[in-house]
Amino acid sequence: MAFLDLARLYTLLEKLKVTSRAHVLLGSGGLAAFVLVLRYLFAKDTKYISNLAKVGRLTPPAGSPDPEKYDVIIVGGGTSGCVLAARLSEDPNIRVLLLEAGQSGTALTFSRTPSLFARLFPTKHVLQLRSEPQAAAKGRTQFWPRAKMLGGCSAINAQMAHYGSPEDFDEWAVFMGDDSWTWKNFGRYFTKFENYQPHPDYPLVDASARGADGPIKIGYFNTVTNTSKAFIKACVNVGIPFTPDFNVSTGTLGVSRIMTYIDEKRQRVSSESAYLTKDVLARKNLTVAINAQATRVLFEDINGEKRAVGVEFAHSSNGPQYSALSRKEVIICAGAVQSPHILMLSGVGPAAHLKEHGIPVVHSLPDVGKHLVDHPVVDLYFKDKHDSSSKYFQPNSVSDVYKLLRAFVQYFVLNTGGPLATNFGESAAFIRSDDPALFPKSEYPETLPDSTSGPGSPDLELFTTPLAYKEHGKVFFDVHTYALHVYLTRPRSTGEVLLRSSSPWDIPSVNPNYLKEPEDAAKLLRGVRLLLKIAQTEPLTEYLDQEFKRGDLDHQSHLKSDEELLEMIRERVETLYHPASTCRMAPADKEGVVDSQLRVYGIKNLRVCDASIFPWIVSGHTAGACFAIAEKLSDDVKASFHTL
Ligand SMILES: Cc1cc2nc3c(=O)[nH]c(=O)nc-3n(C[C@H](O)[C@H](O)[C@H](O)COP(=O)(O)OP(=O)(O)OC[C@H]3O[C@@H](n4cnc5c(N)ncnc54)[C@H](O)[C@@H]3O)c2cc1C
Ligand SMILES: *[C@@H]1O[C@H](CO)[C@@H](O)[C@H](O)[C@H]1NC(C)=O
Ligand SMILES: CC(=O)N[C@H]1CO[C@H](CO)[C@@H](O)[C@@H]1O
Ligand SMILES: CC(=O)N[C@H]1CO[C@H](CO)[C@@H](O)[C@@H]1O
Repeated sequence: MAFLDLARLYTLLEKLKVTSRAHVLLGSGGLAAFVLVLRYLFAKDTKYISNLAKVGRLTPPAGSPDPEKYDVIIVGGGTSGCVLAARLSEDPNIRVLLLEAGQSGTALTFSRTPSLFARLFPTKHVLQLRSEPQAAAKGRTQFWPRAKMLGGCSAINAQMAHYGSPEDFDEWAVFMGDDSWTWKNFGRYFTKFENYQPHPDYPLVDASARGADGPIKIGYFNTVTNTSKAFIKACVNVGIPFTPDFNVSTGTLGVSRIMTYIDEKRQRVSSESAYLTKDVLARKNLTVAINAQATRVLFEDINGEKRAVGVEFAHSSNGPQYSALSRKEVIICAGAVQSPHILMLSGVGPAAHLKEHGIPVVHSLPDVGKHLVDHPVVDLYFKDKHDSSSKYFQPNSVSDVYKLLRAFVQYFVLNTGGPLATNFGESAAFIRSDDPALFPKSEYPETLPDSTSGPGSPDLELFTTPLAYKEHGKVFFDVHTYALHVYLTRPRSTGEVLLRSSSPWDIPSVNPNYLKEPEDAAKLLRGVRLLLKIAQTEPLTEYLDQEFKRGDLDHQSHLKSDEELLEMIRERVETLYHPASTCRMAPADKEGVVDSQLRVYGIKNLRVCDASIFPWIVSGHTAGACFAIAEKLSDDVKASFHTL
């Protein structure tokens, strides 16, 4: 992903002494604009409470006044957490405390600007997490950015709005024996959060199938590059059907532009920007605390019945410890890595593992942290014949600096979008690795196990980006590029989240076991083969520099054997940033952590609501389901309070 190195830009400006020359290059208007941008970059937000003494009481409480009491305490103001906070506090009788470890995401220009999110990866706003060495991927450890800010990963993601396929949720419903999760019933929560903004360039999208009144704006306001348009046509030319929208009655297979969580001002839509609006924050019964990291859930044990009664939290490891009490519920929304972490720190998890770290067991629940699954992605790199990419995002010359400033002016001053308004993942195709039209039996005789949720669902997604990158956007190539990517939507390989110590300030260990199951690599191989074919198909060939034969790009990769490509897959496989299923919703006798109302087994008044509850990972991008499950749980919780 793009990596705008501002520090480097300043150094360059200094070195080249263009600070004065920039005036000539841009005119005074442009320079004023640059200053405006800088001011915007350092803007501060004040709506949230960071003095924790105002939301809780010091622990230990000996002799001190009783902790503050709320009805519901939500741990984690991320993708799901902000939805719950806003929806539950709609009811004036519910007093809500939202605890968020980070700060505001909407206050960060790198989050608001669609193309600049990777710039946040090396900052304090992102948890610096690395996976365990991946045995089936050359023993590499992998960078796993997780947002630490309001909005959570919806404030740093690639903004691709696709939700998985209807059959994914039907599968959840059958598994749980609960009809409320079928697409027919649960599907309305996607419509509830959506506010589709029709776009004149996309008249074939059926707006009536999309929500119109929700807080999350979706549409086509991102910039689309020529290669992404050509990708769609090339996909059609290899036999992938065009679909005007991935929401069609026949399922989500096909190729199209992908909708984005970007509004008409070309700014990112996160759960914070959409749900924690001024009006919502003005509610007296909603308190949002920032820089408040939950360290432990507090329990009460009355005659063997355990219930969650509050949360302990702190600014930092050496800062004072506070606690707040909940009359009704604690809902953990800390994401697929930290939700199981908090449960384990609190004494809920695999008993032997907790004891190993000296944590007293409150309730033994063996599957907390288990079933960790993530979408593994493989990137292919191509040299752009027209040398038209935005590789000047990492400027290397005066002319690059000029182009970058021009892009800034275009985006921030003229409001015409341009290169900074790309979300990188502009077009996508959803396919099946057993589709005989794409993978004829004569060339692909092996029958691979079907891991999809149904015949209308994909196990591979292909997508394009207008620029090739390595190391999560930190490294660009020295030539103009574009990239093609494939990821496995339904991997069979799973792993786990484990404690490193009993300290809440130690990042847990994560191991997704990428490609542990050979069928996962075999399916990715089919995807890579197809992408290499697409790269050599009209009209994408118009962008392919056929003269370019350097081995670190993929112009010759179609000539490689299966063994060589498998080797490449193991060398290149990376996270698509979609970890899930570590507090799995499953029946109690089928390795469940939460029931179909997201209640933690064995403990009263404790729920989990985020990507960690997915029984199986959805066959698509994961943020949509996080919004939708939180919308659903809000209704369920409100209803349960009314029947008390
Ligand atoms: C780089 C990247 C690109 C992605 N691209 C896409 C995409 O294009 N489309 C898509 O649909 N999905 C995408 N995803 C995935 C998607 O964004 C995530 O699956 C989803 O946002 C996860 O939501 P969540 O509610 O489970 O957790 P999160 O959104 O991660 O929320 C967890 C929150 O809890 C807070 N927290 C954690 N621990 C504590 C604690 N102890 N106390 C208090 N607060 C705590 C965190 O700070 C965070 O705010 C991407 C993700 C990333 C990282
Ligand atoms: C994209 O294509 C159009 C014509 O189809 C052309 O005018 C334009 O210059 C191209 N853009 C880039 C960045 O190459
Ligand atoms: C196949 C599919 O995704 N169809 C859905 C499109 O969106 C509407 C509204 O959310 C749903 O009712 C359809 O089921
Ligand atoms: C319990 C509580 O504090 N309820 C308040 C929620 O907010 C509304 C107004 O926004 C008040 O009227 C309630 O008293």
